[in-house]
Amino acid sequence: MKLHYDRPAHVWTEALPIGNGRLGAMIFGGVEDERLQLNEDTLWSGFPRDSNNPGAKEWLPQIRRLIDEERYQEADRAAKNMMGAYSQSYMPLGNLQIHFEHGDLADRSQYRRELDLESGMVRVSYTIGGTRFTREVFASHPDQVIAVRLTASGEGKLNFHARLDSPLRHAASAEEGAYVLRGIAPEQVWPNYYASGQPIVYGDAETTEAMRFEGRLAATSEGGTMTVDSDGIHIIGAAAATLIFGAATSFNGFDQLPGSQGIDPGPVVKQVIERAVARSYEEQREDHIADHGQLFGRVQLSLGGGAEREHLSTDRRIAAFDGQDNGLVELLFQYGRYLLIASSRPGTQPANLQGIWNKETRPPWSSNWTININAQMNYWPAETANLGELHEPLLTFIGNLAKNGARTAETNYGTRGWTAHHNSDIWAMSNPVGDFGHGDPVWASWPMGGVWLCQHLWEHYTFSRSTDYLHEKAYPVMKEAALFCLDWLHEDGEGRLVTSPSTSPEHKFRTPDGGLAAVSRAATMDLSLIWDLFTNLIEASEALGTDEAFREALRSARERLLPLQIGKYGQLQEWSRDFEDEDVHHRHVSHLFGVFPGRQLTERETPELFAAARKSLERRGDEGTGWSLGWKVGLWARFRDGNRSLRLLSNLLKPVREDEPENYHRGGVYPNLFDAHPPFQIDGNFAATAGIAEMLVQSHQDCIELLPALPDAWPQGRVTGLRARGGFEVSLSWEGGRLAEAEIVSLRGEPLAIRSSESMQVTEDREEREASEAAGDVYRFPTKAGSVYRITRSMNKA
Ligand code: FUC
Repeated sequence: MKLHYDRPAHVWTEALPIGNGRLGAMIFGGVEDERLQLNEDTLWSGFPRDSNNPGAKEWLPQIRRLIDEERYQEADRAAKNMMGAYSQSYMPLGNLQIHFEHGDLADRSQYRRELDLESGMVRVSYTIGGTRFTREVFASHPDQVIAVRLTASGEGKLNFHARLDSPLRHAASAEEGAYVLRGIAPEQVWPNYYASGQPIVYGDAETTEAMRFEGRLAATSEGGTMTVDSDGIHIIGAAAATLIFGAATSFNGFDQLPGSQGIDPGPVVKQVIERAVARSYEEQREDHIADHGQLFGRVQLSLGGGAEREHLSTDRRIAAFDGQDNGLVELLFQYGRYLLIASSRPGTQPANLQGIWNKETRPPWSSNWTININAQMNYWPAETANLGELHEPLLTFIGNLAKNGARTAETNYGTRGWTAHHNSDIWAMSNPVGDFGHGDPVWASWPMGGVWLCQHLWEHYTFSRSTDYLHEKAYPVMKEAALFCLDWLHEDGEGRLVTSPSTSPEHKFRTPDGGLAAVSRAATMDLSLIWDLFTNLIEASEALGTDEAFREALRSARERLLPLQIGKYGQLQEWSRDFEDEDVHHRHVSHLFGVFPGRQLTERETPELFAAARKSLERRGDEGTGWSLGWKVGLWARFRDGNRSLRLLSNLLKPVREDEPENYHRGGVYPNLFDAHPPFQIDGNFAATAGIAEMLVQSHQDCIELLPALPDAWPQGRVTGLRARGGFEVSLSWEGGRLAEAEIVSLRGEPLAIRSSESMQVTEDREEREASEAAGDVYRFPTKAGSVYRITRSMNKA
């Protein structure tokens, strides 16, 4: 479980990421110049302000009328009048630069750079003139710092100076034996795709309401001398040294001004650094490894084979990938888990478009939360890959969004409840973006962001079965989102409930006169998302024994939703009319939400629509941006076609170089295995992990399915610790493409249902037991919390 290289990173997408959920660093591993590009997850531009468009609602009747009259392009133009401000941007904090005074580099040898996923550490080592130099770097969650350990084998051979800098406005100086950098963030950063005369706008350093931040670097050395001055920390003639970096911002919540209502980051960082420096490096290291390991070690995956490629550096291994290197697939799977541990911990911000790793002051798509697919995708593996508590930042964020979203629902639509559109930021912005009329409705006019996010509130419950959480945190927010839907839906004149204006995210249709348009009535995704929220809420209110009348209202509204339709190509229609696609290979597959990550469409319950959805996916093809490929891995797993899922994984593992331009049709991975949209976007990493989990275990149909989509290239293997809905932990092994044995731990004592086409034998804590009910191919039996159920194929039928 290592990414490794035989040379330093030349570009950012070769550098290796570490993180403790809040602090992140990209480590380059240069011999003479080491660079750690640094991030802190609350460092964003802007401050809370009302970014809604107060005049939005007045346009609604006209837009709806134009849609009813099929004047779609005019409706698009009118929809621009409902747009508010753009989101703010996630900012880089700076760099820790270490310059080594190695002198002659000519006889340098034995260079190695690696990221060890199991310990959560980056190591760099090389030899110069007989001296072995090592570096070890980790981001500690327990200590809230980044620690860098440097050693040199020869007596007094370690000579370097270390300093901090930043692309944001800042000043740095020596203070009480540490090197301190203080800066401010811009008040406004315009999105990189939007032309602006002044893309980055700072306020006055004294009075700005934007974020303040502070980074602090301290050091200890063994042997040698240490001095700190305005140029940094200088160490001369040491055997070893430890650098400790900490940082904080004035962020004090999504609705507090970080200027006048902010936290002073100075004392916070100072305390963290002093505490860390007082502890030994070994203590910090041990605590970090234990903390990281108890999350990372929960799931093990072995697909057999691939060991013969382990010696290849990871970039060469990616280039050599031919679908046969199962070891690289294992690495990709675990990398997604590693990245979630590093970018999302309880109390931090949710992982954004780049997780927490961003080097640019005007990052792609503002490195924000794009909630028409990307932010959700980041959390697809959270539950199934057994990192449920790392879901927390997103779930808390949804609660904040619901607060701002109530104002947007009222301002834009005059409805109850709350809504959010396709972008958000640390200020929990919920309005449609577009600088008050300059955006494109194909992405802006989509009030379903909140509805989709509510699926995460539900999933966290259904995997954990914690009714306290459901009652306190999830249900109230889900209910308010449903109130928005109930008001937003209206009759189409034939007794069916529809949404309008409605878009299928980012994909236009061809109008009858051959033009392109975005808004129409009741796109399939709207109907599927609403079906999902209502269904989850009906089940939630049953689980809580509450809100009976409301539950009935949801049931009757769900009954009246415009039914999904099958189009002229046998495809699941993307819009309520059978329009032609703008791009038949478009990256978004929004209309397939009901297959994955939703659960509305299944072979069993809706066979025709399920088959039509499959047809739609066929038509979309096997190319796409990184995240699009990742989505399709999961979709093909739900269609039970493991070979096709693996084909998509192979496409996702295509090598991409840093200087390749933005691409909307072909993705891949960079040398550091970061997903390439391109550019870098982390969602594809998380989707790959989620998709692989989905190939091995599924549980969306009220039963657990073992090995639903095993590709031929994985004839034998083993996975431990995956999670299934209902509070189960699943481990299993297979041989010859068939289940050998499974072990299911019941965490909550809920009834267990397993689907299997083969006869099974079940033992509970070593005692054989009969499945109490075997209806068709589903075996059902009660369980006890904490008991282990061992499942093997029955001898008589095998
Ligand atoms: C949506 C996608 C793009 C990109 C952006 C961040 O707009 O359509 O492909 O991922 O989000």
